[in-house]
Amino acid sequence: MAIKILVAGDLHLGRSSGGIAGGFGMISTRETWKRITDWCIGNRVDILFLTGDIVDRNNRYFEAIGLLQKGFEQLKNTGIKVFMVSGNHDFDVLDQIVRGSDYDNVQLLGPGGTWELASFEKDGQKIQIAGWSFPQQSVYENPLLSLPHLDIDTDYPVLGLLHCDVASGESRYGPVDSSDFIAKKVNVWALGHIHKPWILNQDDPLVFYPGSPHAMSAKETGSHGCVLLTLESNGIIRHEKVPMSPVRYESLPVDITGCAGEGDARNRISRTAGEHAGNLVKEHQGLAWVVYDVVLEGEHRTPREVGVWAGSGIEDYRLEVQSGTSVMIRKVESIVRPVIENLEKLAGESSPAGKLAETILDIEQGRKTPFIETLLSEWKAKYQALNDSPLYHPVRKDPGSTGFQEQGISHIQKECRKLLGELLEQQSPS
Ligand SMILES: [Mn+2]
Repeated sequence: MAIKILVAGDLHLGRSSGGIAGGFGMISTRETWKRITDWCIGNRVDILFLTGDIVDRNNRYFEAIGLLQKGFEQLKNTGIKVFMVSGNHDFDVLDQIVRGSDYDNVQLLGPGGTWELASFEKDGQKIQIAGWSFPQQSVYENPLLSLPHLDIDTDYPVLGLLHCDVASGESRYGPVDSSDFIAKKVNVWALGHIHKPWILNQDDPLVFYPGSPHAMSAKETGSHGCVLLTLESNGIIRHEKVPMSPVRYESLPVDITGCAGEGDARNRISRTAGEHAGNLVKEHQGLAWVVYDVVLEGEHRTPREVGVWAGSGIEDYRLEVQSGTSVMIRKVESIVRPVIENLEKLAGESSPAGKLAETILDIEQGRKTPFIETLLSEWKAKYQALNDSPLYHPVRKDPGSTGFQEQGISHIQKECRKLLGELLEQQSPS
């Protein structure tokens, strides 16, 4: 046997996905709340964890709260427990909903900003759940500083629930450093506040943001859903993503090299978006909307003309990839470069364009010149400085010295082409 826990955070009940005209019910976070409770019931989970900002502060109208209550009722009727903590958006409203209610299956942990420990047992398998809730809208202190006061029994696994801000250094949303979770007697940290799904530490302890289960803005690209935790009776803890959002935003590069005109380019955008969305539907069931920000790239004789196409009539674009899944294009941007035809001839000139053309040819033909070496060492210094910034610690990777060199050269080559394209376009008659 095992204990199954579904983890959801940052639902922001009351809000809807932006940028989708005529999206109707599917773009509302209400839909995702229904999906979450249905999933718990259909998949016989034991516990639902909610990591705060479940209700949106600016949309706390009766409807949103009523829906939350209806879900709690359904979970109660099927014997599913809910443990939750409040965030900066719902610091007061979750407490109001639960206090004096009939939902004895729902527990708000640590109201008032004091750590609280609960326990859960199933077929002799016992776990503890530690939680801390936002007492008011802003919290400038690190909530983990008061965790050691909690009386944890180290004989049983402990799962921590916390709404906090790991990414920002100083923050008014419970600032925590990613290293603070280590060595705290807690085996799993389920966090809330950051909308992008993010695993900070894979094991001992597992530390993660499930992210918002519903994609609410075009900035929230990629798959959005919940995380299923499975706690085996032998101590093994597994985690997997469960896609839940009816909406998915993506940035889609479309290479229009070789397209003759606007119609041709539109066909290519349609085909690329249709194929891409067709693949997404396979991995993410229940997807109602796929919304693309298209980036046109590649080379064209007149990038200015491509810029004009990009701005025209795209709002009408709708495509149905399969029954129930629609594709729309939210905006089209162009970073198309002009075709550079006379590189060899240009390289002979002493102008800035000539220098760029010479450098591109040197790189293409594998020559290392003092100029390229200088550019490369500047790139390395800047890359290193960026990598040493504390903000990037959790994602820092060492590409190895060969990979590093290649990455730098390819970056320089791309930038030279872009600059040269811009220079030539400025010189050409419009
Ligand atoms: Mn928050």
